[in-house]
Parts: sequence; C-alpha cells; structure tokens
Amino acid sequence: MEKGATNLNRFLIEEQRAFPEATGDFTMLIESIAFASKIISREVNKAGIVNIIGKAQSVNVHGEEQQKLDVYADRKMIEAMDHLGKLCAMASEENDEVIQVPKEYPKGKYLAVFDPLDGSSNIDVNISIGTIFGIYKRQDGETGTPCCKDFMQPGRKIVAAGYVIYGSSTMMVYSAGNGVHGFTLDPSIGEYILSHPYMKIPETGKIYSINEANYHKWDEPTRKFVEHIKNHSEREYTARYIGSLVADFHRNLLKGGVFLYPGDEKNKRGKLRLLYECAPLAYIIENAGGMATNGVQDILDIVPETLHQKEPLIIGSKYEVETYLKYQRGELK
Ligand code: P6P
Repeated sequence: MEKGATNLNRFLIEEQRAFPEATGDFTMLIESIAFASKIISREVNKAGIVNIIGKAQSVNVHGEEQQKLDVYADRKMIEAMDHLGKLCAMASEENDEVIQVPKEYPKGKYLAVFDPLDGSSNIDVNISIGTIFGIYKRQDGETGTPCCKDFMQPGRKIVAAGYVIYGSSTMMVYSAGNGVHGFTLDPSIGEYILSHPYMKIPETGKIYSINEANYHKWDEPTRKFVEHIKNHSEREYTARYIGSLVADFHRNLLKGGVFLYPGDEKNKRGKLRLLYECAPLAYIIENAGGMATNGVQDILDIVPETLHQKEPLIIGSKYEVETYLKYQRGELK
C-alpha cells in the first residue's frame, strides 16, 4: 500500500518500535523541540515585520549583544522541555549557568544542550539561521542538583542530536544513531514531513567554507590546506561561506565539502562552542558518514572542561577532513 506522507510523529513512533527498550522519552523530547522550532520559525519569518529586530539590551555569557529573537528562542526551547519530566537540566548558549528544571516539575534522566538561535547576527540581513540541540543521559549514580559536571561528557555519549535551519524552508535534521533524517516544515498544516530520509554526506565535495579574512592568523598547516584546496588540488573547489554555522553545515551535508572554523593566534580555541554547537553537529556528520575534528582529535572524543568551552571545528566530507589532518600531522607539506 502506498504510504502517505510521513510526519515527524509517525517517524518517531516507527523508529521507537525499532528499539524495544525505547520508553518514548525521546519521542516526547524531539516532538517538544520540534514544537518550539515551529514557534521560533514563525517569529523568524516575521521578524522583519514586527519590531523585534534589534538588540534586546542584554548580553549573553560571551559578551555578545542578545538579539531579541535569541532571547525569545531560548525561552521557547526551555518552556518546550522543562515540564516534560524527561530532563534533569539544560544548558544553553544564552544562559551562563546550568538551567534547572523548575521544582514544581518532575525530573527525568536526560540532559539537553542547545544553541537556541545560532547565527543570530544574521537575523537583520535575512540570512538563514538555526537551532542546534543535543540530548545526553545523566551519568548513572549522579544524584542531587544537576550542575556543570553533569554536562562534562564527550559527544560520544550523545543519544540524539539535530538542528533546525530557518531558511527558504524550515527543516529539522536529527539523528538518534539510526541514520540522519531531514523533515521539512509544511507551514500550511504546521507539520514536519519526512523529506530527506537517511541523509549521507558525499565522501568528498567541491565546497570549502572558511572565513579567509583570518588567513594571516591561522597556523601554517591550516594555511597550507587552504592553499592546497585553492590551487593544487586535483579537483576544482568553490568557496562558499555564509557566516551562519547551521546554513554552511547543512549545505555541505547535502552537497559535500568541508567547513572550518580553526583556532588562530588571536582565538586559540576558535569561536564555536563545543557542547552545544560542535558536538551535536559532529554527531550528525558521523552518523551521515562524515568526520569532525578539532585538528588533533575527533570532536566526539573531547571531554568538555567548561560549559561554554570553545573548540576549533573542521567538519564535513571524509576526504577533505582527512586531508586537513594530514597537513596538521605533517604528512603533507
Ligand atoms: P565569523 C555566527 O555568529 C557564528 O556563531 C556561526 O554561526 C558562524 O559560523 C560564525 O559565527 C561566523 O563567524 O567570525 O566568520 O563571522
């Protein structure tokens, strides 16, 4: 029988059946994140009309002015999950400290990390932005009030991760370890419809994505790699850099290629955050057949030391990431 469109709920329920031990906690969490993203999508898509563009007169932990939509998206993500009884705590780019579940709600065994609206500096110029999320389990035996220590887990411990891109269409891409799946929001019915089942990043691509304004601050191997890509490689590459991590990542996932935000002499650890940006995207890319490294080790093997720790990120098609690593290891000069 020809199946109708698969919406997110149906997909999650069918996937849940594939894991007899699944308790449905996941399904509820992902559904709730999806709900929050629909509200964020609505606000992002009307930001130009309603006067919510501009600064929220507050700054986040990194000293960056919070756009009103940043603050709004953060609130929607928290509200979508805090009452479910599935989480014991959350961590967000927009909150200095661990976000506790309000005491009137039951606690669960999961931890959620998220960047509620990455690339928000692009809101005013109508460039695609995104939400990035990851779900961990609280480590066995940990009791008491959740704290930073609960989040100091390597990305290998992620149990589900994904992102939402607010672009020409709104798409949610997520994985729970059984493939990477993309759902496109049909705003006429407010449903995410399965549009990209079992996404795989091409083994190699023709796109490299890096802010070349930082060229003179990079280390030598990074400069050599970019020179290789531009001038001496055996294939024609093209440069694409949107300056919005989720948008650059999503394009490379679909078309192949490599995104790099390396450390440099000014920002040794780069700009991107390990816990709620690099690790969830590294989980996605590995499940899609790609790679993610900080130039020394796999992103997913890094144990965070602080909640908002920065980490260099080189992520995308295996061939390009492995070539970058050869330069870093001195195997290519
Ligand atoms: P740069 C956006 O501000 C962001 O956090 C990421 O979404 C993006 O990849 C990066 O910064 C762009 O940084 O220094 O190239 O402007």
